[in-house]
Order: sequence, then C-alpha cells, then structure tokens
Amino acid sequence: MSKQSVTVIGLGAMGKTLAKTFVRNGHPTTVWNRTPGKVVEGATHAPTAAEAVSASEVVVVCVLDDKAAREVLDPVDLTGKAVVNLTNGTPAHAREFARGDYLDGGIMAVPQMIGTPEVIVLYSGSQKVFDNYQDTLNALGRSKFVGDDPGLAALYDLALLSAMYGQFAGAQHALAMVGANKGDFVESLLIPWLTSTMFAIPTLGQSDPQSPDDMQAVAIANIIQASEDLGLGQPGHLR
Ligand code: FVH
Repeated sequence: MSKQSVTVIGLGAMGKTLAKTFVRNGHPTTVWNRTPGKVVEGATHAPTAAEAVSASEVVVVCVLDDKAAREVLDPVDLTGKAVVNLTNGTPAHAREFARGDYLDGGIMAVPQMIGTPEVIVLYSGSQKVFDNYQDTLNALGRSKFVGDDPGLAALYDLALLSAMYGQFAGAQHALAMVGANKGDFVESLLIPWLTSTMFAIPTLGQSDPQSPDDMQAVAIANIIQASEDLGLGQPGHLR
C-alpha cells in the first residue's frame, strides 16, 4: 500500500528531524523552510509555503512559535488539507488557530528521540484527522489523542513541561548544595531518589499520616537554612 504524502513546514532542529523520519519511513515528503538552504535528503524542497502545502494531503507545521505559524499559513489556501500543528503554543493559540481539518499537537521529546518508543506526541482537535493520519504520525513516536478541544494538547504539553522544569530547578539546587562533594551523587542517589518518589504524585495535596505536613515543614525549613548557610540563598522552587 502506498504511504500517505506529508509536507513539513519548518526545518529547525525539530522540523528537520520530523521530515527525515517521514522520509525514512517511506512517506513522499515535501519540505519548506523560511530561510533556504536547509536540506533534507530524500525530500522534495518546495520554493514556497503554498507549493509545499499543495503537494501533500497532510501538512505538519513545526516552527518557532504561534506567530511564525500564522505568518506562514494565514496567506495559504488550506482547503482540503489536514493541518497538524506541532508548534509549541498556548491552549488559546490553538483554539484561535483551529480551522477546517485541524489537529494541534505537543511533542514530548527532544529531536534525537524522534522515532523511538520513548516519544509521546499529544494531539487534540479533529478526531477524523487523527484517525486518518494516525499510522503516518506514529512514525514520530507514540501518538496520544487527548480530546476534541484543540487547546487540550497544548494544555497537557505545557503542564508536563511545567512539572519537568520544577523538577529540574530542584535538581539544580540539589547539585549546588552538594557542590564539589558530588562524587557519584547524581547516578547513585539523585536519579534513583527522584524516580522512587514518583509514587506520591497521584495523592499530592492530600494529607498523609505517614508524612504529616508539620514534619515536612520542618524539613523544608532545614533545606532553606542549610542553603543560606552555604551562601546559596533561598531555593526558588521552595518559595
Ligand atoms: N527542539 C526541541 O528540543 C523541542 C522539543 C519539543 C518541541 N519543540 C517545539 O518545536 C518547535 C520548533 O522547534 P525547533 O527545535 O525546530 O526550533 P528551531 O531550531 O529554533 O527552529 C525554528 C524554526 O522556525 C522557523 N521560523 C521562525 N520564525 C519564523 C517565521 N516568522 N516564519 C517562518 N518560519 C519561522 C525557523 O525558520 P528559519 O529561521 O530557519 O528561517 C526554523 O525553521 C517549537 O515550537 C518548539 O517549542 C522543540
């Protein structure tokens, strides 16, 4: 069976990897980038965004931000095209942008992970577009449709990123506290510790007699005091 044709708009670090992955999976792939000169071997390079859009049944957009996506797509006739916008944006951006056969998405991965089973790509908007193109989109990683509100994928994407940045801020502060005494702290303690604490996430916000709030408040006060003693100031993530 012949593979669905795909257009990729935007050949930054992520867009280029998406295009290469579609080519590797046997999809006739057309690409366009604002600044010429970015090459994806095996893809057709269209001279204009309009020509790139007209070349394929599904158009995957992956540019810097919502403003860039609008600048590219607003002047283009999208009639009869399925648009899958994988540009990071807010739920409001996605709802404003949604038109016709539209799926908004959030890629929960960095480019070097694309095409592996560790990748989750969130989608929301048109169930029909998701059903029609799921097999094609599965080349990028695991596809998860989260609902027909086009803003939902962006909401979940940003919520997951918020959790990640919070965890990174805590880890960075931990490394600053340990400083030169690090040894194998990261591999043998920090990563196993963070992994073992994940079980608590579903009950966050509920009081737990095994870990009472008063006891936790003392530990947090001690972290703040120890950080100040080390000259690190108050840890931002505990404010
Ligand atoms: N790279 C990553 O780790 C993350 C992982 C999760 C998802 N993101 C999101 O993917 C979008 C694209 O990110 P990217 O990594 O490809 O970003 P850059 O390498 O900086 O490339 C940006 C592309 O956007 C084009 N562009 C920028 N402004 C405009 C515009 N006004 N009109 C048309 N295209 C525009 C830019 O083109 P050029 O500068 O080469 O001409 C690049 O193709 C992003 O939403 C991430 O949050 C990636």
